[in-house]
Amino acid sequence: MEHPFDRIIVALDPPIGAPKKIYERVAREACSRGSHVKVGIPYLLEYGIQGIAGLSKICKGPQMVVADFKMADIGFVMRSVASRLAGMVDAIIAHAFVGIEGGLRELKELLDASHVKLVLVVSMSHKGSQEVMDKCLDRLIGVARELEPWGVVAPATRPESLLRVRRELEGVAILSPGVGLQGGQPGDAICLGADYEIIGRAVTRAKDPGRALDVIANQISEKCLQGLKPGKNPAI
Ligand code: BMP
Repeated sequence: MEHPFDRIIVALDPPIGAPKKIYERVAREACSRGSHVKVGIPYLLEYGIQGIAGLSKICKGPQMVVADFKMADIGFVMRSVASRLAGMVDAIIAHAFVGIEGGLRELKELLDASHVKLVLVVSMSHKGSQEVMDKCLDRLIGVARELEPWGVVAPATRPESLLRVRRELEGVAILSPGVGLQGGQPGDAICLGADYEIIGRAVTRAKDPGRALDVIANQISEKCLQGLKPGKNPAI
């Protein structure tokens, strides 16, 4: 049976004033089990760049630290942000809608040279994604197809979008948020072909985050990983 922990990315989004050691403990619980962590602007503002550097010491080797600033800027500025993070994170998330010329291509070149993975957001987990982003899903998928990032973000909360992304972007890792407090159930996205489920508060705000992770991993495993070979996307 496939090991489910390495299909989970724990989103570390601390509320204001949350002690760093609590979130570092969650990172330790996650990465010691083989899961990955994701940090964004809340983590950066609360604990600084040194806080992110600290995570890279906790989550080493195959366990990824994903920097999720959802960058959406000109190439020069995205490169400037990314060059500060390279060396302490394994993957960086940017918005596909920025486009390639003068934007994502410059970022991709820097990340390739730094051996950092690029992840593009093509669809989001909240309802508002349908107002604009999902109306352009074709074109956002087109950006991903042309740029060939390591991964894309597509929602666990809307199976039709996730399935479409899976069908149209073979060989690209899908990171799927929306599991837990946003309504998705553990395994929902992986069963449809996502490679990772991004899970935040259902783990970080649990009384015992390690135990919460164990329960979630079991649920994923029972729902859709049994009998599959390691490293393969589950069949849609
Ligand atoms: P939670 O499981 O607590 O709802 O957290 C979800 C995490 O996934 C957050 O870090 C959020 O930034 C991220 N995310 C999301 O919820 N929807 C998206 O479409 C893209 C995301 O990165």
